[in-house]
Amino acid sequence: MCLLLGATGVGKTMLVKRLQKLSSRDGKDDLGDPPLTRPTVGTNLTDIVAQKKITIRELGGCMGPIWSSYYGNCHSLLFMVDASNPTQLSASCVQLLGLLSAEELAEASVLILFNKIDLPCYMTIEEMKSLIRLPDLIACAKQSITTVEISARKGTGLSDVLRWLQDTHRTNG
Ligand SMILES: Nc1nc2c(ncn2[C@@H]2O[C@H](COP(=O)(O)OP(=O)(O)OP(=O)(O)O)[C@@H](O)[C@H]2O)c(=O)[nH]1
Ligand SMILES: [Mg+2]
Repeated sequence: MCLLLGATGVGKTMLVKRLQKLSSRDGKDDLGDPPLTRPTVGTNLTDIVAQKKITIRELGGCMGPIWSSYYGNCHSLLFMVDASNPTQLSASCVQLLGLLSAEELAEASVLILFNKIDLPCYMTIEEMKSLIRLPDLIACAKQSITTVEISARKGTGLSDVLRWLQDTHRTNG
């Protein structure tokens, strides 16, 4: 099981819809128009096939208070940040710290996704990373943490996400 978490509106539903399409077309990146999404109230399960079946569970941002009841059996964690919205960054950072310190997620591999890189922003991703002291966080965390910059809308970087999922779920989960 792969958990997909992040504040509301960062683009989680967009990502799973895109990944599903990408994996079903075996890596061809003609994704077509971006699908419509609406805020996820509750949770949303999607199976993608990346060599093997991987089930991604998105939890809506509004479910934040009860995210922890879904930590069990989580093999990998996708944590999404909106790279076009630096004002949301401190809240996302607090969420991330909570996830990384959770006992049940100690064994999970973590991929931090900076989404919406197609939008202009007054702050670069490097600046955002240093603002939340991401290098220190990565050095101190129990989990192995990777970061990636994507646009779920345009499709940029999605094959990297798919490859990470494949590699991470090769053995089990
Ligand atoms: N420009 C741009 N917009 C995006 C991108 N990804 C998502 N969006 C838009 O952001 C909005 C929210 O996307 P969702 O996928 O519904 O966000 P979510 O994280 O699932 O939100 P919750 O379910 O409420 O937690 C929608 O209007 C999307 O079209 C992206 O890469 N670029
Ligand atoms: Mg959603």
